[in-house]
Amino acid sequence: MTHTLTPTADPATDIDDVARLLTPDGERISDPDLERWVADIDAAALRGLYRDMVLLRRIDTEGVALQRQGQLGLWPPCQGQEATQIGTARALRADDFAFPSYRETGVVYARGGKPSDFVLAWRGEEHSTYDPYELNTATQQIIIGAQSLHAVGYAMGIQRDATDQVSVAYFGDGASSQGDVNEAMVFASSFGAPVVFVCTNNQWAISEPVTVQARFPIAGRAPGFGIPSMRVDGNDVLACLAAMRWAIDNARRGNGPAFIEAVTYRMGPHTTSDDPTRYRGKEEVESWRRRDPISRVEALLRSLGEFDEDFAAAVARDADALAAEVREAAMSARTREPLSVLDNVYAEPHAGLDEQREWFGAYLDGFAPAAEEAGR
Ligand SMILES: Cc1ncc(C[n+]2csc(CCOP(=O)(O)OP(=O)(O)O)c2C)c(N)n1
Ligand SMILES: [Mg+2]
Repeated sequence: MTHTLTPTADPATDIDDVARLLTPDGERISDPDLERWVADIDAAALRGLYRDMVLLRRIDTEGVALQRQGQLGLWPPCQGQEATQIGTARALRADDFAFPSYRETGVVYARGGKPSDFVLAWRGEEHSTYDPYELNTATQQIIIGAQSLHAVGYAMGIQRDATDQVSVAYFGDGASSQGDVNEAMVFASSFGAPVVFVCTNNQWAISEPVTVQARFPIAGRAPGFGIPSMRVDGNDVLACLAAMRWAIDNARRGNGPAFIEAVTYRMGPHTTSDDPTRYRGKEEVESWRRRDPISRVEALLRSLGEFDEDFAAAVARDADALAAEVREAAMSARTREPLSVLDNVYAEPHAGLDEQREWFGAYLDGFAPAAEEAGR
């Protein structure tokens, strides 16, 4: 080994320097590192992945629409990231434990979360809309990168229980700059913890491009921590499934952590509160539209003679039915008493929370005279 290590790759912007099994046009290509992990994926399984992604996009579209109609406080769109979320989550076993971020709607869906419940969190009715221990999925994290520490801690617990479960930390390109994520990688590597790091490089951290976070592909950092990594096309569901199976197998066999960088794109705004036209051009968005993860699987299925209009119509019907459930859940939600937001945060009394309750109560009381006035 040379003792002078110099970055040789192009900056993180080279979106085609990735492992893939499907070209953006849906042509199946060979990759010896990936293909052995998906040898069992037949046409029926491919159609299942396609259906998952279409349903996810529909849930996401409905979430955005409900926020625009004032039914939700916020929604973090995941359009464009369906292959990354579905491909990686579908590689997990039910008893593995996932630690997703706010944008991983598809991971929670794939873990068995009920889409009509998702809106309750984004409406501010619930802190978590599922029991983490039922889905083996932690509540979606909003503190950037924090869940990577939780995932490593959980993985170290798995080691002590001596089971063959695996834990997964999902985070973004921006999060890769956080101390938490880097500390998590040091611990995972030092303890050989059975954890998979999935970094969704969707090119943006709100308005900061990935080139500000990384002058070298993010996957290239992991080996420096002693963690093997793979950089895959995050819009190729087969590649994501294959890479995740590789990483999970590594962890399950006791070889310690593995790292995946999924190179994809956030087609929508950061959240419904963001206007991406302020910081990125139309051409960039359009160039990624041509790499759409759903249409490339459709193209592959068509070329195999495995996609017909009956199948497409059945999936569209299922998507519409799911969207109707999501909408109904939002429209029939009962807005809770504002102070209840502080309930169920801690199991035991908590002085800091009591103080916040008092402050918030006084603030709410401040509206009473105005309401009385309006009533008169
Ligand atoms: C510790 C912390 N710092 C800042 C924020 C504000 N914030 C919310 S999302 C975000 C960008 C995250 O970008 P990335 O990790 O790429 O994930 P993406 O939103 O693209 O999915 C920031 C800085 C936060 N939630 N938590
Ligand atoms: Mg990002």
